[in-house]
Amino acid sequence: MIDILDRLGLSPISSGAWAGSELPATDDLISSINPSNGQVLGQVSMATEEQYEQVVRKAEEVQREWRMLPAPKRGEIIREIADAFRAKKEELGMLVSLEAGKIRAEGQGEVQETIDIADFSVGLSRQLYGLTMHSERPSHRMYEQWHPLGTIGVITAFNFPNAVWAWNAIIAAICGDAVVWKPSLKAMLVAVATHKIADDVLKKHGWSGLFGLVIGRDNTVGDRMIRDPRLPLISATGSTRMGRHVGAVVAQRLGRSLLELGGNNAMIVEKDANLDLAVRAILFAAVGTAGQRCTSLRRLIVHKDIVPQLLPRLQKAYAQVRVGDPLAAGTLMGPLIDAGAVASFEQAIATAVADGGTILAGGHRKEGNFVEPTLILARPDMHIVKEETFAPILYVLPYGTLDEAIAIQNGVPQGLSSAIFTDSFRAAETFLSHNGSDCGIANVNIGTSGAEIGGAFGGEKETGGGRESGSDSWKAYMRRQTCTLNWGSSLPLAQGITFDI
Ligand code: UN1
Repeated sequence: MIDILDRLGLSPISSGAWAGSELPATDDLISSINPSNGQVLGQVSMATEEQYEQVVRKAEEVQREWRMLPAPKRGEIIREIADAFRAKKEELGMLVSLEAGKIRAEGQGEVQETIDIADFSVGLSRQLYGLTMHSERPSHRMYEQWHPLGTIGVITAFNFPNAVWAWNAIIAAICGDAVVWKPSLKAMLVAVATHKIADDVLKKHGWSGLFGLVIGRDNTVGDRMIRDPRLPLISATGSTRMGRHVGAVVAQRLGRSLLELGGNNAMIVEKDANLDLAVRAILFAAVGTAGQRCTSLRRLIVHKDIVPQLLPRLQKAYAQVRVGDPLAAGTLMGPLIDAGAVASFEQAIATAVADGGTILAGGHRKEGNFVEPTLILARPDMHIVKEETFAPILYVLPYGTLDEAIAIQNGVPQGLSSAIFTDSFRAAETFLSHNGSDCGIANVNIGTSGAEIGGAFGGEKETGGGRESGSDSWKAYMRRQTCTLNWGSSLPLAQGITFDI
């Protein structure tokens, strides 16, 4: 373990405040705990108010210069950051496994997601396109251009401690912004390691401090951040409860927020689905990351005619899932993040059973933070089925018609990810139509999780409406300016107005 910290250049006690370079550690230390065995992985000191100030001021100062660097030149530096993450992929991925409990492949996959977004951003640096319009006035030109927004506040959750930072910070940097990052206190070491890898590259080019890091308590750092008018955009990932607070506070100061909140993702399995594919997809989406992705599959909406075929296959697969040390070969499911998550798992199961649910697989806590992947036969009207529980619990909901299935799928407050398994063109297109899934992500013959970075990521309703990562999500990190230029020798007014003396 010490070896991994060493390989990532981390000391046993890190400061939680980095204005590019590390600020002095305070004596308010919090331990980072390995959720698999309760061992302390390292300690991080909580950033103070003064340190928060230092980090924001530094980021603002660097941003004023950075924004004038041509975007393709920013891209060249981001290319080096991509390479730096490539070089550290193995050890950083292992730290993700140790601190967040992801199995090895998923820890490595998370860092790959960061590398992918950085590669994507290098190309993006030459594509921050604006539109040109035809002016209604002669000898006039009209176009839109995009300017950097400033310094962006990024708040991330424990479950993607590296990649979600990258989605935001790397795209923001390409756009000419600086970033101040507040990661989860449950995944602090990955944050420090991530910051160091990026800042070491920035330092080499004289841009240290473009990315700032403030690990601290909500009342010292988090609240200050969301109220801070110097941060025109707050991008926050986490629970709907947290998002409601962040959204309201940021809106109060007329700032912008980009919210990526709870999901309650469903898969519809039609009668004609390829069940071999479906079973594998269900397993990865529901059990992968121990059900702690915002895209994790939580509701399985199965045509009633195939329930007798599908359920035994799922029960068999669930019984074979190896739960244990995330870094051991063959493990498919690591621990939940902490005792609180285990309590929520147990509570949700108890509530589901009290409300008439039947446990089909799992249902119990194992030792420590390990739990059994759980399948519950349920009804769509059960209250618990409408909630997001960050745990490997999958509710099975039988249905009769596709319309009914889509109504069940959409009948929850959240709207992140959705999927249908079918070989029918008509069913797939119905699911993707305006009458179909109401989610930000809708897949056919693919599970709900594991989205590629190239698409815009995010969801509707209580998921918060934000879009991050690929496609044109970069626009959230810039301000749009509409420019009209008159190159003629008269001054015609729009809408045909004459206004002469
Ligand atoms: C998250 O859980 O917050 O689509 C992000 C996925 C990953 C990202 C999940 N690419 O599952």
